[in-house]
Amino acid sequence: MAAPGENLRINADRLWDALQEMAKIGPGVAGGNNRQTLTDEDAAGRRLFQKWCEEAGLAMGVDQMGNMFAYREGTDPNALPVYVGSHLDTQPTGGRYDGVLGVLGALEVVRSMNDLGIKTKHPIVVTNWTNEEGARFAPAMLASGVFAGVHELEWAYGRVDAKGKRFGDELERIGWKGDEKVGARKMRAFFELHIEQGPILEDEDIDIGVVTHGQGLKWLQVTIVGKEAHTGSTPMPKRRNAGLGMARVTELVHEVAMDYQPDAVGAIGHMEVYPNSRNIIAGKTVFTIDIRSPNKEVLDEMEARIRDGIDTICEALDVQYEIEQVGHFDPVTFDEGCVKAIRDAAERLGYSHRNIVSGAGHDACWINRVAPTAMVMCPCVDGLSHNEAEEITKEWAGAGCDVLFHAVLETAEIVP
Ligand code: HGY
Ligand code: MN
Ligand code: MN
Repeated sequence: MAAPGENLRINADRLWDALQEMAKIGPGVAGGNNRQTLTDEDAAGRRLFQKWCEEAGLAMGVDQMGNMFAYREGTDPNALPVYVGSHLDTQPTGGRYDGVLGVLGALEVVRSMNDLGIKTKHPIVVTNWTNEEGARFAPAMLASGVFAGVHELEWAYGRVDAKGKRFGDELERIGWKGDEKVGARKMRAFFELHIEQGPILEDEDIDIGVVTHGQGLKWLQVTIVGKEAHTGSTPMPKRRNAGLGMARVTELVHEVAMDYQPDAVGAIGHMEVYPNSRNIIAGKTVFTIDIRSPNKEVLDEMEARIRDGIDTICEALDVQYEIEQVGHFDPVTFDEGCVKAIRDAAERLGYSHRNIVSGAGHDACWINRVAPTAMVMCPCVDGLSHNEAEEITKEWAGAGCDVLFHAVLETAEIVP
């Protein structure tokens, strides 16, 4: 297959400007973003994205989960499209580039194709997946999960946020609940450009991460119920302290993850304490355990050990507990052909590159179940992400998008 011209590059300045323009919507308090899914800020970001897509001559489709698909014609309308994108929603204290680089990088690919008058046999579809983060509505990658047949539509609509608002109602409220049947679209391939969200590429001074695998994930939401009582007058032996239970489980999760280094991580980022009063022993705690590993057996073993540990901890404290799995996907192996297209593109463009396993979850992890899928990663400063101080350079963004450009063109087949 003829490889795209050696000199084809995207317009890195235009991409950078688009990133900074999008970052103005749903600003955080420390320079990053708070554009959580299905908020008014998310709706504003979607409108800006739709405007840019229409200006680039793309036809927008929206499915029942609010997934956005901006279609560029191919010379063969019967050829399966090449999809390329990521997510525009952010963490509550998120950065400007997590997800957004993948959506606006995909738009930049099309803008550059338009500038260069490039036609492809296969159509191209620039994609924004709803609720990748899972911060407001668990689990993460909810809408790409429904698209891939992992979650039922009605189950997804019923997910509620901390204020009890339903996903389906909020999607309707912001006006982005489409009619298109979710999952009906068939793909030739899906490509996602994403910041690494870890330190490897920057530490090794490498431009491009060729993502061969994604580590598996489990989210276990735990509710511990003890008894509210006075922190002053209740004798220690008579306490049923749900807060202490959460603290001991937090230590347990860390210890178990440390037992499987370097192939495991574990933490508890979401914690709720009730009634959260200075002089009341916590009667209830609700928290989410996040454990991950590239090795399925390790992930399963960690889960088993943590469940046993919770039972022992709660028995000793005379508190009750419930565990609900609110997120899960097994380790992912991306499509060799798509991975090769990315590696060849980096080689052709003269960018340094290395194979890498994604530490974070991505929509690509689910779409890989229904279409040949691969990811391109670029470095981020200090490997920092899910933090408003998340930073990348224009050069890193440009290199990642150049590679995405070539991989997409090669897969969509340029028509001379
Ligand atoms: O949790 C994740 O890995 C992703 O950022 N949603
Ligand atoms: Mn992301
Ligand atoms: Mn994220």
